[in-house]
Order: sequence, then structure tokens, then C-alpha cells
Amino acid sequence: MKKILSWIGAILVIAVIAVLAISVPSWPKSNGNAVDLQFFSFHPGTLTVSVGTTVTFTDRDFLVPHNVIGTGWASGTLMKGDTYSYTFTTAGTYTYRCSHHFWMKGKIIVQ
Ligand SMILES: [Cu+2]
Repeated sequence: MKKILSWIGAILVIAVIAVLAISVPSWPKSNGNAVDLQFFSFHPGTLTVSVGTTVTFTDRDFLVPHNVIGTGWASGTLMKGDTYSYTFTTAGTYTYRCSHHFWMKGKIIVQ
């Protein structure tokens, strides 16, 4: 069973690398309050904003469902072109993840 799981893990890693390799990294540079969900990761992975900033998360992966799950805040399932916005009103460090892809994690630093 362990061997099967490690093979599945290896295939998953190869699949992610293949997707990254054949994709052209074309996401726009962060404008300061935007996070793109693309190539099975958050871009940028860490974003620093001021208190009161509304951060908009946009799914840019074709046919791939993602979501944004923080502590006490969460989007529903996002498909390509869907957005989710959340306003950070208190200083702190907020980690979040995508429940569809365990390796997708991000951080918003609010100061
Ligand atoms: Cu995801």
C-alpha cells in the first residue's frame, strides 16, 4: 500500500511539473492587492498589504477548481475567471490554502 501511495505521489509531482513546464508563465505582476491562482499555486505566495486592503483572488487555471480557505474566511469553489475578495481589517499574518490541492498554500501579511 505504501509503495502504491509513493507511486501516486511521484506521478502527481511529475504531472505538476509537466503542467508547469508546458505552461507559459504569463500571470500579471501583482498590483499590490491581487493573488492569482495559477499553475496549481498562489501568485504571489506571500503578499504584504496595509490594514483595510481588499485582496482579490482570481482563478486563472483552465478547468481546475480551486478555493481560498483561511481561518474564518473562505471562498466557495472558484473556476477560471472567478474571483473572491476579502478585506483584511486587522494587522497580522493570515495563512490560507486551497482544499482541492494540499500543496497550495499562501500568506497575507497585513501591517
Ligand atoms: Cu487548488
